[in-house]
Amino acid sequence: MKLQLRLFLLLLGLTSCVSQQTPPLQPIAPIPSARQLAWHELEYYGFLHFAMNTFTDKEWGYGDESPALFNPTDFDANEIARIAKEVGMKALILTAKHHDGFCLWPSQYTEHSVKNSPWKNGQGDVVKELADACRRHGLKFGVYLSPWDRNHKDYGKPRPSFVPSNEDRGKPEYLTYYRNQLRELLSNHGEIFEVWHDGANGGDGYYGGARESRMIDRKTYYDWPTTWSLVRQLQPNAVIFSDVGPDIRWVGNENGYAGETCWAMYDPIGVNGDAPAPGYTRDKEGIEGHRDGKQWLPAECDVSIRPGWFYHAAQDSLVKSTERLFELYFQSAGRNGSLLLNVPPDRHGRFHENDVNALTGFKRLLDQTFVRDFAAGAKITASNVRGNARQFSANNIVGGKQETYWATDDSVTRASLVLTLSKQETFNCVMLQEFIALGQRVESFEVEQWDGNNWVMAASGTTIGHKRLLRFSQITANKIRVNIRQAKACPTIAKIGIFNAP
Ligand code: FUL
Repeated sequence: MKLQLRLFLLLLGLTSCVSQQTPPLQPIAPIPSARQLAWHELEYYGFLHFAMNTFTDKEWGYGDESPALFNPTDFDANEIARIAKEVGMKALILTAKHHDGFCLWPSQYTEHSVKNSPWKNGQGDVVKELADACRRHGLKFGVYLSPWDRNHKDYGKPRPSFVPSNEDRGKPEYLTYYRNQLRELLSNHGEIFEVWHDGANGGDGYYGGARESRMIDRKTYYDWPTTWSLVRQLQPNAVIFSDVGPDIRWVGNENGYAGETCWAMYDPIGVNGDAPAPGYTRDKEGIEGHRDGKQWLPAECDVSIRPGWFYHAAQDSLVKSTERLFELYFQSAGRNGSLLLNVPPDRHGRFHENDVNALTGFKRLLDQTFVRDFAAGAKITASNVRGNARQFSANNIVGGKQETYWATDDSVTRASLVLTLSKQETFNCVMLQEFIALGQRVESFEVEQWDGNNWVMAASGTTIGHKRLLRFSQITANKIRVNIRQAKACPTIAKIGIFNAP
């Protein structure tokens, strides 16, 4: 009897425990896919524009350039990957084929490639060498395959009607070529992290000798969904980039900055308010994205370290400064986007020393800034903790754990955190991160410092997302307060850091 009573009481206790349990946090749609989440972690990676244009001193080749012109004297994939790694990049994306159609790998589907160049007597393969070098140095590797091909005879032409029936029937013949090339690139080079589809499409070109202008209908010509499903099939973990995603969006400028407000959500629209397509969007909307967008399509901010995308000796003195690169990092990776920084190898097939110097200085600034996080070890209190549960404690915002976060009750979208440091520190930068696996929520926040008597505003911002970095004039304080002023749903904050940038 006694035992039964005890069991009964225990059960009663358990039930009341369950009913008091903190309600699980509901995601707010849309949320990132696993491949997008992995991409968010990269933040800073390199772009390599290296192709025929490097040898003709052009930005856009016409497509009639002789393969004999491609002849780097000293191409060293290993050194490129080593430097990229040393300067903090997490990955490299290579122009396997730019608009002139010249292929940096010996594609079996065209003669217009390295196999007919004097480089390594036609035995070389830039794509393979770089893919291998990236792997050796712990970098991810991605490919740029220009949809526009000014060399190919079939580009922009409808498929002839006599073609026997198969899956490509009625599709332009060039698409078969483009997909065959993708198949080569995505099958033979190990894991690819990103596939880059440019939006520049159609115009004049060589086109197998026709030398004419060929316009295409950007909305229908490429049949993108079929190409994307091929990428999914061959590289299920790769993110696909274009003006319209489906995984990563162009930020809408080639200057490397996202908006101060930057949502990962974005529903591209066509120039005339109709259906969008790569090369046919209201691209400036990519800068901020859309608060109520239905797709998770975060921004990648591409920019070149030089005025041009390709190497031109005349631009050796125009390499962006260390400080400029540092600022760009704050405006891209520090605004919920990624920084895709182009560093074009020269005619030797190596990075120019001016570029390496700027990159090295930039890395030094990053290290000097982020080496010491004053928030580590801080005492933290919150105005609200979801269900008062340890799982959602404010202490989760410091320390290395990615999967923990501070959250409030569902009804609370304005809340504050106070971080008390062990002593007065001097700093000029804060970092905030949302737990984006549950969606992007915050739309307005402030950072205040305690001056001994009052809270004084140090900085304020709108969106946070994966990472927000804010710089302000240097202050000395032992307490800061972060106020979430407005959020789409209860905030989920994964990390707050306090730093001093030189
Ligand atoms: C553009 C291209 O036309 C440029 O040549 C370059 O590749 C840049 C990254 O994208 O749309």
